[in-house]
Amino acid sequence: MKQNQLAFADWLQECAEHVEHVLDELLPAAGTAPARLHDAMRYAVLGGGKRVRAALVYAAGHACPISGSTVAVDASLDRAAAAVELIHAYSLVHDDLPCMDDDTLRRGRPTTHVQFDEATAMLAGDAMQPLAFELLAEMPIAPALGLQATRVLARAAGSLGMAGGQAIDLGSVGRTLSREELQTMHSMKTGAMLACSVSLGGIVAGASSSVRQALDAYAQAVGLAFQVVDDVLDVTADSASLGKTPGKDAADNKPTYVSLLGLAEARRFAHELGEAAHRALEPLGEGGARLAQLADFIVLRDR
Ligand code: GRG
Repeated sequence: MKQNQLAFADWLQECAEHVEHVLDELLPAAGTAPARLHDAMRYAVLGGGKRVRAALVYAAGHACPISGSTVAVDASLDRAAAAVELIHAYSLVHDDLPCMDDDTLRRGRPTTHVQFDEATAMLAGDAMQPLAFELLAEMPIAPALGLQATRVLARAAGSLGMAGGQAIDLGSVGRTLSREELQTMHSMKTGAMLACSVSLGGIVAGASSSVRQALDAYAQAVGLAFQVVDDVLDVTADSASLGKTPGKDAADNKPTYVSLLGLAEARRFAHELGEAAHRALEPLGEGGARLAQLADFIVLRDR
């Protein structure tokens, strides 16, 4: 995937199609034994999703001046983009299980445990995680950068990141959280994987520490903005545009930015975060153009 002159919507679409193709190639082929498990993995990962995390990997990678082989960087960005989408897809499969959010609709289709069965869905999620790390281990970059990337993904997905945020979320049903507690939960549950996607792009491209700092500040802002908008969409969108069940947060009595701040203030906060993301990109100049457009997409999205 190259930074080029495409309009943003076309570029995002191209990213989505490209990573879909990469995932299709890198997942075990349909019918590979054990076939039911691999079919469930392919069902959960392929054919849907906005692919925002993959787009963040590509945009961050291409925001950095690249020294050395662009072929190796491109192949590595593909694996990093596929890895974050695998971890994300696993989290959705597990989150939809009856023991967690108990949802039947995801990406406009039956959730994986509904389409297959609970045990297969659990195993499919379990198997997507090591596959993500296998892909990072295969990146044709300097071993030190590969190790850094592995650590960053492990930290973002683990108990101090996404899984920990999910644990806080499950433990806070029916409780009133302070704004600070809500932000901590979301920065772990959702923000960590979005931030990790940006970091992986920078690591793979060998970004300087000043560029990494700018990328980190950008990632913090868009990670939180994504969740604030998710909370807004949960009350304003319908299931056809959202591809999942709206109104779940209120029905489950979950604390959200809308329940904490009200709809108008939550929207205003999302815009503020979008502006913070733009400011963070200033040191990157024109190189940060796609990241800036992605920040706008995250704030203005309707699905
Ligand atoms: C099960 C360890 C574990 C974690 C689950 C990500 C997550 C943690 C739960 C998903 C619940 C949820 C809807 C969170 C809100 C933010 C979010 C991650 C939305 C889904 O991401 P999108 O909109 O999905 O990028 P697509 O389908 O476009 O990829």
